Amino acid sequence: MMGQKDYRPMWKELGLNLEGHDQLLTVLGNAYKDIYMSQENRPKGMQYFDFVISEAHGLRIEELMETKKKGNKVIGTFCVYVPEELILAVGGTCVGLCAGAEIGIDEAEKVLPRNTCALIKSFMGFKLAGLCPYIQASDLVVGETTCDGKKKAYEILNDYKETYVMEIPQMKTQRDRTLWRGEVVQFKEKIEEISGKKITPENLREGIKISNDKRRALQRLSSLRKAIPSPISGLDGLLVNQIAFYDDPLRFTKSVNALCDELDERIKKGIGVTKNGIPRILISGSPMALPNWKIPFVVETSGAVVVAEESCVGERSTRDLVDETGKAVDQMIDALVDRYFKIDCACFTPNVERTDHILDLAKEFKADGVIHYSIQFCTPYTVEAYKVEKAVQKAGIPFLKIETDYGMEDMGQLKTRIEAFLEMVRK
Ligand code: BJ8
Repeated sequence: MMGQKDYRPMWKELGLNLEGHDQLLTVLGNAYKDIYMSQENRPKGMQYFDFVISEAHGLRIEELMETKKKGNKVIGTFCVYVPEELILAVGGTCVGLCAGAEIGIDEAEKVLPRNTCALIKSFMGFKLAGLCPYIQASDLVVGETTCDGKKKAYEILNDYKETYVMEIPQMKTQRDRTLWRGEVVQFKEKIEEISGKKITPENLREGIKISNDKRRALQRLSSLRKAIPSPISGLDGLLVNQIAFYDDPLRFTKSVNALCDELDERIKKGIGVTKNGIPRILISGSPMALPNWKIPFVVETSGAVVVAEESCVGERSTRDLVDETGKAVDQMIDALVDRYFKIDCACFTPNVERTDHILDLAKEFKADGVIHYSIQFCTPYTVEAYKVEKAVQKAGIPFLKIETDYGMEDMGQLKTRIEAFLEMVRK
């Protein structure tokens, strides 16, 4: 994960804990080499994404510091409910802070109960241990009232970094939509205040277009994964979706489309990353934030391929576009409100549309099995797994439920369970 240049002066200026950060980069660099670079037959277009990862704490942070110098703002977010279009409209940059590594956990457990989900402990740990240049570079951090763990953790995070919290409703009635619209308008005002720029029909239209183009490219990539044999591994598919939260959106969109052109060619020639006829798996559930590659790694090193992720790092955040026909800011705000309100996070009740989406995806992607993944101690997804299991089994699709954290202690046990599941799928 380290490029050639010495970025230590920049990291120091950002207030990172240099020693801990060095260790982090070494661990992540080794993991990336073992998990990603050992894959065979990868598309050439993945080289761009390998490069982005190698410079995730270097060149990309340098770019953020450059844009800040020009007076533009960097906004850190934890949830796909935060409308990045408003940030882009004022020339800002939106970066995902959701962390997927078991690092800084000791620090996190000083302020959070041990039985908190790994994702929350991870972002808290990254901040308290001084390991994340993205949070350090952010002018504002935006939290949201999704699950209880997150919303209470933001109160603590606010002691260390100003955290603005958006209220996300828990249901989807008209009354909830009114509340949500009010939140989006208030967020727009906050963004205008901190950037010192007004949101206009022109700049908001541009922000919507940039985000939609990014989603269109990711939808295209997702759709190409329907091919048999799959032209790209699930690990690489997931990586592209993870990088979507950090990279410059215009450059990212171009690179995803270039990768898709290559995959189009592969499909025409019948080239896949794997043999034909191996089990095709849909992973559904909690988000797999960078660098959480645990489940797809086990699945794909056990003779199967992951074809889609029903997750916020995947289908759930790319499925819907914002209507682009609005002329006035108010109409565009309504378009944003409607689009974001469709996100079927397990924090909502009832949440039947999510189960419907899982069944549709399993069909569209010709999945041979569904693996439901919830981060340990994540109540919304772990509880909702019951309904998902019933629906998936009713549809006659093999189903496996997994609950795990970011640690490696259960890797052997996971491998045994996943291999047994794949054995059953193959019959
Ligand atoms: S819209 S999924 S990104 S909230 S894993 S912290 S739910 S206890 S991440 Fe999420 Fe937004 Fe929903 Fe998507 Fe809580 Fe569960 Fe932890 Fe979670």
